[in-house]
Formats: sequence, structure tokens, C-alpha cells
Amino acid sequence: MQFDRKDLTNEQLLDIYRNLLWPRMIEEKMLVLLRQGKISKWFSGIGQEAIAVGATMALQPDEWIMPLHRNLGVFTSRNMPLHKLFKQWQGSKDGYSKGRERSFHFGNKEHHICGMISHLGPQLAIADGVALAHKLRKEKKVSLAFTGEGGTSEGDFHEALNVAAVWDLPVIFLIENNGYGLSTPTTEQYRCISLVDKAKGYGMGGVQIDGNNVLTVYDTIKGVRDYCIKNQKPYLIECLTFRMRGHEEASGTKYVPPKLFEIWELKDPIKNFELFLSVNHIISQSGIDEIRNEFKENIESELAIGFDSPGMIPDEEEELNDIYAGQPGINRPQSGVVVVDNSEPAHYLSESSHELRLIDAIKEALHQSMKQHTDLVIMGQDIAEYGGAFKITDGFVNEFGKERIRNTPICESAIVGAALGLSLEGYKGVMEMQFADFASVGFNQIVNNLAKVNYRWGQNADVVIRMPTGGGVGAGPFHSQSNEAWFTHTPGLKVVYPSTPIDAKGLLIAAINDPNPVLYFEHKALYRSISGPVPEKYYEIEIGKARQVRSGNEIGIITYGAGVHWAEDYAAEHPEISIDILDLRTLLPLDYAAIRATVERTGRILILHEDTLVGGIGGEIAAWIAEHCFPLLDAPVMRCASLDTPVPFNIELEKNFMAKARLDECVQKLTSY
Ligand SMILES: Cc1ncc(C[n+]2csc(CCOP(=O)(O)OP(=O)(O)O)c2C)c(N)n1
Repeated sequence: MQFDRKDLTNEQLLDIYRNLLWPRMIEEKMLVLLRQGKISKWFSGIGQEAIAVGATMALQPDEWIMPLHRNLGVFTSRNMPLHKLFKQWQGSKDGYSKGRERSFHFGNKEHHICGMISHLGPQLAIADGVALAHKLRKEKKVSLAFTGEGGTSEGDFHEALNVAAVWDLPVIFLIENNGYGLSTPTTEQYRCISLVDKAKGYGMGGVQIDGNNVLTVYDTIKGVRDYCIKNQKPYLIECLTFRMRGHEEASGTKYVPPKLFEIWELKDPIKNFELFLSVNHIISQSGIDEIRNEFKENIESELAIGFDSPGMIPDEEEELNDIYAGQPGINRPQSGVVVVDNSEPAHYLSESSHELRLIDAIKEALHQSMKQHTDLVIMGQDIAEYGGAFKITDGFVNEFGKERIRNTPICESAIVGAALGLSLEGYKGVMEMQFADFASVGFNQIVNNLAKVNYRWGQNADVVIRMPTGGGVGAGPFHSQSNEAWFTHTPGLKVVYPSTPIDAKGLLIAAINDPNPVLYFEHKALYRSISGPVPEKYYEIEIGKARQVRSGNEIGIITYGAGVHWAEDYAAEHPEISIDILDLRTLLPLDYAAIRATVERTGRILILHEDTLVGGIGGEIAAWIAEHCFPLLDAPVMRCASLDTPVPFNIELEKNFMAKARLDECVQKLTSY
């Protein structure tokens, strides 16, 4: 193997050697411990260390890296103490994730390492968001994301590279092509000759290098880093290497022709570099022995600390509190406590208010938030010059500029990921999902990255996703869905769903101020059909607080969104029934105290939602009431929901589909029970 030291001093070369050897020796020790049954399996990087180590050393310590499961060298080169890493791998409370995450699936802000989720590809778009933050602040920094050659087959790879190219982001995308994705060889993974050829398709530069030569990796990435910063462009690097062990320790390598191991053994990154240093008299054999002995001793002493963790004593309170950032836990049901907070910002109304449609209230909230937070970025398809599919951001680009009002390519997953990346760098992101239905193509990033990141490694996701939702507009199965229940089942998200202009504004402002990921549902059919007084001021309505819309004592309708208006209309048309209406306003976390109070007032509950019946949030609420308020009930809790079919296009079919079509029947059934 040819090494070109360029202008590296002997000290620098020795520093690289130490960084390269350290993860190898750790893993060799881990192999012994695995055989002794003392540790659990992990994904070995033996044979690939030059990439992780060379890349990390080529970056500044405060530049974010998005490593994957085989990159111990990133963690060690960022000087993470081995004992703490070991506690992490053992699932100990005093590791990096309080025992919540496995092996390398964790991140750490202090070391600027972003924790991966198992799905591999989503890491890439987070690097886009971090790079966008650098670009907006005009910082001379890059972000660097790893992917295996297997991961390049994921849509996330395409989306992340495309966004980085279109937005001219200083991101280094680094492919570790190690020959196999689990058991799948490259011939069954892709058809291009080299993966780096894909760079051209995205309009970015790319280079393929020997990933086993640490100086090549280090030097290339240093140069690419300069290029990305200077030209404000992304770059793709394909590092050729080989996985010398099984996919994970304990899974075997039967599917790999033995000859390949022989060939790649000769290209071992450490042996070759060691030889280069020896031949050039940069290190002697005794110098090598000295370092190895020092490392051996270090490993033993670090392991002793690493093994010395107290047993895990689960603390339910702490587990639940860490779901969200910046506040003590979720609004959990408290039996017996009745606190209904119906406080509306009425005092603001008396000060100065104007009549706005729901859509205008949303616009005003966004506008005021953009002024309030200079670090707020809005992203979405067609939202800049065009003003968005519903014209909510019309005019924003002229006032706030293209940097903060960002048109996006059609790549929902990458934009959610980029929003998380912005959050890593302290920005706030609002993403407009053109229609809530399209959240399905950003689903993984929402439910696995945004929702879980705070619990997993203490990084908040300061992201709001606006979700134009609902039917009644004759738009068919893919522009009409009520998909809030996809998200209410995911711990870590907040789900907000206003029904009035005053709430729409206050809740959106609260969502943007909240450091957690909030899905903000806005009903398209209410946009222009519902108006009301809205304070001109900048104000919040507290997330997690329901609103009593109407008081009554015969039946209580618990609802949200369009259901609030259906219920109000029904109550107005049926003065003979004393109907209490509760507008939930937030679906996650639910306001259990307000729900309980509604049961206390009426004893008969109908849960009404536009979403389909099976698996809807109504089932959860009904179960909770049955469990916690049984003595207060005079009838079974009933649900009125839409038909369990996709949302049909034909207007008559759609009317029939809607829960509203069955509201009278359900109310009659409940009152006559
Ligand atoms: C979306 C997704 N599909 C499948 C898997 C299971 N899986 C984990 S690692 C892996 C192979 C990845 O290959 P590659 O990207 O080349 O990285 P390598 O493991 O070789 O470093 C697979 C299939 C996964 N984690 N995520």
C-alpha cells in the first residue's frame, strides 16, 4: 500500500496511528469478552477503521458527524472515554443513553455526534439540516454523513443528496463500500459500475478512494472539506473497503468467499500503516510495543470502570419525563383531579382583535413567529414565490427572504430529516406538508427520529409539521385523510388540532415555541369556512388543554377539528337535548382532567371524530373513560366516526363516509340508552 504523507509531521502521523490502532484493539478485546459471554453483540468495524478515523480526524471537533453502526473509530477519535462507551454497550444507566439504546445507536451533543436510528438512510438528511444551519450563519463548517453501500439503495440516500445539491449545502456524504450489506453482495445491491458515479446524477462532485489507506482518507476528506466550505457545495466520497467480520459479531461469514478475506487481509489498514511508519523510521518496533502495551493497560483499567455500573433500577417518572424536552413529562391522567382549563385569551380579545378565517389565523401565527424567532426556517413544497398550495405563506418570501422561506424538492423524508438537523444546531423548523396524506413518505423520520431522539440521547427536535388534513372537499383518498391517529400512538410527538381561528393562532405559536416535535393538524374544509375574533397580539394557547365549548348535562360530545362544528350545529338544531361539548384541541398529550369533567357533568359520552373508527383516538379515550370514570357513567361510552374505508371521491359517497352522517343516529342511541 502506498502512503503519501504530504506535509504531515512525524507527530501527526503517530497521532493518526494511535487513533487507528485504538478502536482495533478495543474490538479485539471485545471479541474475547463476547466469547466469554461478558458482552452482547455489536457491529464490527475491523478492517474499516481507516475510514472512520481518517474522516473524523479531517474534521474540526465541533463539526457534526452522522456515523453508522460500524464506526467505533468515529466515537474513539472524538475522544469518548472507553469506560463510558462500554457502559453504553452494556445498556447501563451511566452510559450515553441511560440504557435506552443499543451499541452505536446513540449520539452526543458535546462530541457533535448524531445518533443513528436502525433504518440507516435517515442519517443523511440530518446532515443536510446541520449544513443548512452553517450556511445560514455563514460558518465555515461542514457536516459529514456515513452510509454503507447497502444504504445507498434507500430512498433516503437519493433525497438527502438531491436536497444538498439543490440547496448548495456543505455536506460530505461518505459511502463505506465494504462489499456486503448483511449477506447481500454489491452485485445484488446496485447496477452502476461505481457508486460514486451517482454523484453526477445529483450535480455534485465525487471521488472513489482506497478506504483502507488512512492517509488517503484523511487527506481526501480534508481537501473535500475545504472544497465544500469554499464552494458551498456537497460532495460524495466512495471509500472502498471490506468487512472482515460478520455483519454483526456472532452472525458468521459463510456467504463470503474465503479468498476475499485473504486478499483484504493483505490490505489491512493498520498493519500497512504500521509498516509504512516502521520502514520510514517514524516508529520503531519497541515504539509500537510501547503503544500497544499502553493501550492494553488502558483497556483493562477502562473496562474495570465500565463493568462497575450499578444495576438498572427503572424509574417510571424519569422514563416518562425524558420523552419530551424542556418540561416535566406529559400530561398524564390523574384520577380524581378535575382541572378544566378553558382559559381563552379573552383579555387579549378585549384589547385588540380582528375577525379572521382559520387560514388567516394560521398565516398570522406564522408571520408573527417569523418575526419573533430570527432562527425560524419554514420549508415546504411551493411555499416561497407560489405561496404554498393554500397560499398560507403568500408574500413571506418577499419579507423574510429565500433563505428562511425555502421551497423544497418533493422529498418529505429528507425535509423532516433536515428540520431535525437544523434543530441540532439550535434552529427552529416548520415544515409544511403539502397535504397531511404525504406524511406517509416522511413517516419514518417523524415517528422514529423526531419522536424518539430526546428519549434516546437527550437531543430535542424543535420541529413543527403543519398538516393540512381532512375531507369534505371532494379530493379523494389521498388528499382527504384524517391520519392523526398514526401519530397519537407515538410517544415523543405532540399532536395539536385546532378548530377555531383563535385556537389555530395560539396553538401554532405554542407549537413553534415548544422545543418538541409537534404535528399541527389544520382542517382544509375549515380554512375558509370558519371565522372568528382573533387577538392581534402574539399569544399562545397551552398545548394539552382542552376547551369546553358548550355546557350541558344530558350528553357530552368529546371531539376536535371539524367535529366541533358538527357538534355545535347539531346542538343548535336540537335544543331539546342538553349537550355538553368538549374540544380536545390537543390529541397528544390528552387533557384527561377535562375529559373526566365532561363525564362528571353528563354521565353519557359520545366521542366524535372525522377519522375512521377502528384504531382512532376515540378508542383510546373510550377505554380511558371506562377505566377511570366507570362510576360516573349512565351509559356505555359511544363513538361516532367515519366509515372504515378510504375517503371516497364522489361527493355523495364522501358525505356517507363522514362521521357526521351518523351523528344523529349515535346521539339518539346514547340519549335513549
Ligand atoms: C431500513 C432498514 N432495512 C433493513 C435493515 C437491516 N439491516 C441492518 S444493517 C443492514 C446491512 C447494511 O448494509 P450497508 O449499508 O452496506 O452497511 P454495512 O452493514 O455493510 O456497514 C441491514 C439490511 C435496517 N437496519 N434498516
